[in-house]
Amino acid sequence: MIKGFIFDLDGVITDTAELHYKAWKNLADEMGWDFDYEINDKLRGISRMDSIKVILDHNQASLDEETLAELATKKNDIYVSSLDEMTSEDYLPGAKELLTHLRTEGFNVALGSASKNAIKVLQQLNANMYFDVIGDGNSVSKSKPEPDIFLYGSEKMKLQPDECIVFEDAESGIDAAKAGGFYSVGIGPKERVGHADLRFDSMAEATLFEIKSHFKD
Ligand code: B16
Ligand code: MG
Repeated sequence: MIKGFIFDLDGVITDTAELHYKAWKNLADEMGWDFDYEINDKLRGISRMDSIKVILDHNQASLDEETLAELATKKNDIYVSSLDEMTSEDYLPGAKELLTHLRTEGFNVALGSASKNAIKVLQQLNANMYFDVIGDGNSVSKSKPEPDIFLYGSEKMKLQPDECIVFEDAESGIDAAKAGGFYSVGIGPKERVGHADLRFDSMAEATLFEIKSHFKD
């Protein structure tokens, strides 16, 4: 029986991909690296340090860990200041409605994000009240596709993985949900999240009615 929901943040609750893109692009231009939307899409759901390594590999460049960490911090400073522009109007269509519905029906709800800036994003959206548990990039050390962040959420909710549905927009996020034994809902195209138990093109279609009718007891 489904008792809990675990939501990824970026790409499920709100669309920060464009803000991440602008911050990485700013850094890449300064470093003379090639960076475009196609590479940006590969960074969905993966950690900041893994992201800079993907960009470096794409540019066939190599740098020591210390320099990499400094550059990742530089990107993060740009990204974090861009979050000041985010408001409670910036939910992805359908996300706020689903979160509200889950609250009124008494489900347990956790956040399961790879971002170390999740708290700031939730504050900007005024979304804290929708979550019983906050799992973010500071909660666990192994990031997606490892299941740790979702297991953190289910343990804190005192639920078993097979009592929870994970919502994810990233390929690595669906892989993580499956590795942990969770049910999964993919948000996005088949090529990215087609391996989820259920998939919607966008959060606007992900109503509690649709979800309940798919995951019947
Ligand atoms: P930060 P999610 C992920 O968040 C993003 O999708 C990914 O693009 C980003 O690199 C990662 O968070 C780390 O973010 O630099 O803010 O710690 O999709 O897991 O909510
Ligand atoms: Mg995401």
